[in-house]
Amino acid sequence: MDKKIMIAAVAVVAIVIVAAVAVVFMNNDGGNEETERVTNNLIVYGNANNDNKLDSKDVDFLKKIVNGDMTWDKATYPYADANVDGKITQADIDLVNKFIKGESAIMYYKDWNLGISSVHFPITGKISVSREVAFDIAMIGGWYDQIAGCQKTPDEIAKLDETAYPGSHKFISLRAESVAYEFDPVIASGVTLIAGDPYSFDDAVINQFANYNKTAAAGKTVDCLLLPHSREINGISWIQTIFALGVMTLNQDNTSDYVDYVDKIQSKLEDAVKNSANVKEKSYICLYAGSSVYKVSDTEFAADIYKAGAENYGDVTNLNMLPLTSAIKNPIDTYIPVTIDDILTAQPDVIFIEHTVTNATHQDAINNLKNAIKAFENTKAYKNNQIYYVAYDLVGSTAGVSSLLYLASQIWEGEFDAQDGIDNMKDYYNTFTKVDTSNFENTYFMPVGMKDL
Ligand SMILES: [Ca+2]
Ligand SMILES: [Ca+2]
Repeated sequence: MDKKIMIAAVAVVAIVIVAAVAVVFMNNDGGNEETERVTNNLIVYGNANNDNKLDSKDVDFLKKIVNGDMTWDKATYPYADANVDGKITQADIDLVNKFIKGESAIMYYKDWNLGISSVHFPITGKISVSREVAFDIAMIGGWYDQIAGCQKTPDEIAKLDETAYPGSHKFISLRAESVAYEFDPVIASGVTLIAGDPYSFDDAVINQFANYNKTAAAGKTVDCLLLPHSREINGISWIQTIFALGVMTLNQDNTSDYVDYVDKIQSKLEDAVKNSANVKEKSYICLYAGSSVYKVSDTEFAADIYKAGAENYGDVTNLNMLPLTSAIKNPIDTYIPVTIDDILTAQPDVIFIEHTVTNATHQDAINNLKNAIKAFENTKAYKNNQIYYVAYDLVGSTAGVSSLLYLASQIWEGEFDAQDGIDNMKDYYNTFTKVDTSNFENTYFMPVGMKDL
């Protein structure tokens, strides 16, 4: 079920492209126009101007509202109401100033149910996370040293690679998938924040912690962070998690490179969509071949489907940032079996065949695509040279955002610069991972398209 979570030692993050809104307003000193890009990436209350950072600009923004120089556009700037009391007052300014100074306070954020949850700010104590992808994210963000537990069995913890994840053999087992939550060890371990995906803690577990926090015996508090690490839920993905945890753990400076990187990719995609009539929406299907090279069986494939408002896997979360829509809809599941007839009926413009084969070369990937496309000879995608063979490690994980400009250059030929796309992938791995990119184009990370055959 959680096939998508077995991400290898690749690190880091993706995105939800939210239509960026450029808002122009006048500075207090008059004359200078300032453009703020509303991103919806940092969904903590206190991020008044809804950009990617929590800083003095938010205080300035709030002062304008409190002073009556500007009216509060609640829909565009929901996070301006730092204390979530429904109005903008001096109290919001005071609270944001506390956040900036790193002083203890309750910090609210939009959670994966699109409700409002809170944590005890700043998060400087021990943290328990889900699994590898969360370790990778923590390394990028700078809170890896706070990780004290994870949702794995003791056996699984013993098998973790200490080279990639130093100290991991000492992590406390807090719950393995499909195993009852071990509540007492969590409390005993001194963990103050549990973060992960819904499989790690469902509503029953969250209530368990909430009830514990209400007891006098608690003496301390355990917060549950309802932000995902390896998927998108209700439009919130690990990108929002990284941005939020960066602020919550006082590591905003550490996440700033990543924030800037994501921002750059998002801006380029948004600009291209806005400025070129040729970047038209296309339909796609993402076939999941897993570790079986390129197909699930001779007669049936499995597809990941993007469903708005649902829990989506990393691959379609990332691909959905491009002007792509799922050719096959399914109201129930995001992972469904499909036959070649289903594909011929849907006739997607683009077909992605996604694999988790890691001991492969670029030439292997080319050979695999050659074999794979035989099944699709009657499809529109085949006739238009729009079938791609891609690694889950690249497009399905936190690395996914890095692949988008290159994939766009292949799908909307002439509208994006392929070399710029490759440079951005390398830039990602060089900056945020330990992956050696000196031979990048000859590795399995490099996507293969029919034009490469
Ligand atoms: Ca801000
Ligand atoms: Ca308020």
